[in-house]
Amino acid sequence: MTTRPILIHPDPRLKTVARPVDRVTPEIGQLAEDMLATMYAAPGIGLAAPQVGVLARLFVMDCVKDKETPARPMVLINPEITWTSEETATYEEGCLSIPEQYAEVTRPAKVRMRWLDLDGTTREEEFDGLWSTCAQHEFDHLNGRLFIDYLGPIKRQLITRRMQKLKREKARA
Ligand code: K1U
Ligand code: ZN
Repeated sequence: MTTRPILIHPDPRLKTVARPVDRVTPEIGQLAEDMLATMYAAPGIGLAAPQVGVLARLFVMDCVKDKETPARPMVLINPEITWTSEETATYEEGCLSIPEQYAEVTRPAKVRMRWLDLDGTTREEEFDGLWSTCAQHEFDHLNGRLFIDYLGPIKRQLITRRMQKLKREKARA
């Protein structure tokens, strides 16, 4: 299990629509394992393949926060949204590709998704609360959409400039 570097916005790979996974191969299993290791190490509650530079439609998440509840690492391959609630929820989101920047985003409060797991079995589940927010945030990554795309142009540009500065500083270090 290896951690992989996480791409920082702006990067064209984070704006690209990812391609479906043809077959759940051992390489996909290895990628999913590395993504979970990278997500837990960050730390984060989700991670999509484009964030580690792989333009394939899969993401991982584990939104269990309290220490008493066992971890629930999930791998969603070729996810589809099959239903969203009319009720909405607003959550202050962050993104591992946009470090230390947070903003409120309003999304459907509940979402139903269908996906393939690592055995190639089709799964379907309804998510709510943080799981729903995270699943929609990760699904957006597969379509080249970031949470800052929900903000107005001034806030979005401000955050993008901060990230450009961060990347310049990192390149110099
Ligand atoms: O996709 C990502 O960049 C991961 C992102 C997911 C996410 C966070 C908040 C709302 C929606 C989606 C993160 O994990 S940011 C880090 C984070 O939220 C966190 C880190 C440690 C403990 C708890 C949360
Ligand atoms: Zn993100």
